[in-house]
Amino acid sequence: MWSIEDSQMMSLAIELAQKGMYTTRPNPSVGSVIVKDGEIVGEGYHIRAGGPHAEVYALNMAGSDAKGATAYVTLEPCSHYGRTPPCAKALIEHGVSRVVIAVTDPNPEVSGRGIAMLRDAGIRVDVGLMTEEAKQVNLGFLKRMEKGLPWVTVKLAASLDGKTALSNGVSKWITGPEARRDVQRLRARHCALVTGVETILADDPSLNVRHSELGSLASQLAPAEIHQPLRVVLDSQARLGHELNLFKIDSPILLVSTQAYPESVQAAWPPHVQSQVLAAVDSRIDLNALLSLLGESCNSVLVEAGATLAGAFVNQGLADEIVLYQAMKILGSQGRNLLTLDDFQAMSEVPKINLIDERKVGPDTRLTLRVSN
Ligand code: AOF
Ligand code: ZN
Repeated sequence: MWSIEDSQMMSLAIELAQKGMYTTRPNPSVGSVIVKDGEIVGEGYHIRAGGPHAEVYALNMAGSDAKGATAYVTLEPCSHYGRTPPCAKALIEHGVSRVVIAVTDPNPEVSGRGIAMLRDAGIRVDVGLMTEEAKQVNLGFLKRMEKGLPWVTVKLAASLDGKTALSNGVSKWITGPEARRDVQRLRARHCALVTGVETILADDPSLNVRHSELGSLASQLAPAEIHQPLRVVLDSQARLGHELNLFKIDSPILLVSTQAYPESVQAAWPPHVQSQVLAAVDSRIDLNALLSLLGESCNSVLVEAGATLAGAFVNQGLADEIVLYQAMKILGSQGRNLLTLDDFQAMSEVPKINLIDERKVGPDTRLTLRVSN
């Protein structure tokens, strides 16, 4: 069904889509290539929400050459009047004769209507080329559209013997500067960061994305293009005060607790700090309720927390992905454990984890793992 040219062009469209990974949210990252008589006459990708969709860039580049051409799109062209007019309509008006789609759009505003609109206009539509590869670019968007929940990545750093700190709590630094820059890039592509009050009290982190620490990404992403993630702190007993490094950075913060903060504490917060009371389960914040709340606006969240909170996400089957930075160090059997988990009695009970990617980051190894829940 698919020719070599089809696969080559869709690969290129997926590469284009990846360029939007840091900037399109909450929209998906989409790429498009337009081909006429074996030649690429147009290409483009979605850059930011509210701006033109991928197909519009590609059609504008192709101009009249789009007539009779094939358009490759990583996501079903939209059929709705959102912030921009429907891309399916633009493809029809430009006289494209064939559209090849990798993934159908689960957004209820679209979900098959883009394909129907094109077919009704007599355009040949082929769906399902490189679907799995294209899905990888939009795991968060697809999960939120299908389940109303964000994709959850849990970031961990550990020694060879699986420890995150010495027994006295010293953890600076297990991994090298390259891994820490890699974490900055990881933060930059997530919509929200989730941490616990213990981490805030122990480390007083800023939890922001710093352009100067983006390493190889810094040249592609101007400081003004960085989307600072929403910083979410789980503070079930509402213990946090206001003298925190977190508050000094003027980007949104959400403090989540199971009881309201005293008025006097709230009055001292800068305007970028909001709070939300959520239900408790065993006197801890209900993580399902948290994810439903974040899923209203966020495609993906990064959990950067200690063993208890990170362990709770894994224990409750809420972690989709684990990014583990492993340092070539041995911290000793009294060191702090990676995750606090329930005890397992059989191998069939342990979490099922698949290695997706493994690479060297400076002296450390980064493992990207998918958890099948
Ligand atoms: C496409 N091509 O490049 C993108 C699409 O807010 P709007 O008006 O930009 O609409 C966003 C929705 O459009 C988004 O949720 C998704 O369903 C679709 N995104 N569609 O054909 C694109 N970014
Ligand atoms: Zn569109």
